[in-house]
Amino acid sequence: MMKKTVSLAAAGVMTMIAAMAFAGEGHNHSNAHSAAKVNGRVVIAKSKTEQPPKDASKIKTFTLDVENVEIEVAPGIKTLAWGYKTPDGKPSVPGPEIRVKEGDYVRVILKNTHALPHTVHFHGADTPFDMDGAETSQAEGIVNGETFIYEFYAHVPGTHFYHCHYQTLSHLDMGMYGAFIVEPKKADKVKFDKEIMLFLDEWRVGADKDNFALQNGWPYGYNYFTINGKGFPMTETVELKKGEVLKIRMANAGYMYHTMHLHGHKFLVTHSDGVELNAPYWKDTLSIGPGERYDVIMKADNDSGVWMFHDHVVPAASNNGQYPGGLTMLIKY
Ligand SMILES: [Cu+2]
Repeated sequence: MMKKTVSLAAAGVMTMIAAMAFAGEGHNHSNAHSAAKVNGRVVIAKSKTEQPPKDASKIKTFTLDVENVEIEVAPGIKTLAWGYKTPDGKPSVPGPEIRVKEGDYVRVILKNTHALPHTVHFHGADTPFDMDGAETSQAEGIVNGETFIYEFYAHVPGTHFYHCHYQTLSHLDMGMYGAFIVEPKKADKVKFDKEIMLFLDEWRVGADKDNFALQNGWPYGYNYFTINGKGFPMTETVELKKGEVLKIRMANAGYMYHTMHLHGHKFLVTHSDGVELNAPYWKDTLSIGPGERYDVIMKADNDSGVWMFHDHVVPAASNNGQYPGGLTMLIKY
């Protein structure tokens, strides 16, 4: 076996921010603790445990709404989902990326104009309880016409995600999630040239393109499988230059285990659920359970080629049984 020496630390630091990222709206002097009306109804939150910083530049404000969206999970297979959106943006699955720095005060304004109640839960961010956005703190959800302001300090660096936690079984399965990335104050030990964020998920789409998640039942029997809302061959192909180092952030937003395997390379697992590991380890196949996040690093140091990165739960690398499809993407250099 050819022995490879891999020095990941030597690579450059140019970081490609995911195209879906939207910048913080920056200086927002509005006081979250005063009432503001949306469609006549208001719900304003304030954290009982944390107060915003005096320095307004440390407050990062994002506004989200929810809208029906037709997603194409495989070529020609379009189904209904519910997507988070920004005020000027289109709803999408995953929703818009929220990216802040460790120590920022995060203000996420959910202005719900969708027919159903929703919330935002920041999975992995360890917010105060009243900002948790789950059934235990927001049992009624934020209904049509209401606004809720989530505020908290981004104490926990790493790859997290936000998702609806109202009637979670169906709402999360309908695609209500997006990346919540907290960049660490202290740079990662392993440097990288590019980064991507991948959401793994699965869908059960009926013969008339209905999405079974709407039935709020036991949704197993998934037949379509997506990376960032699309199944292969619609998934992104990552193009690298020889020698470049890629950071892959992965989150499992679905209800199945996935086992991601990279051809031709070992990757270094550097973070687990956002936590930088004291002892990173090498893998070429990584099981990712529902809710888990992993950051891994790969170097384009084998032969040039079009390398597969796919779920080794092979039925999930198909589109309704047609292989290849689903949780498959290509890394090319
Ligand atoms: Cu919801």
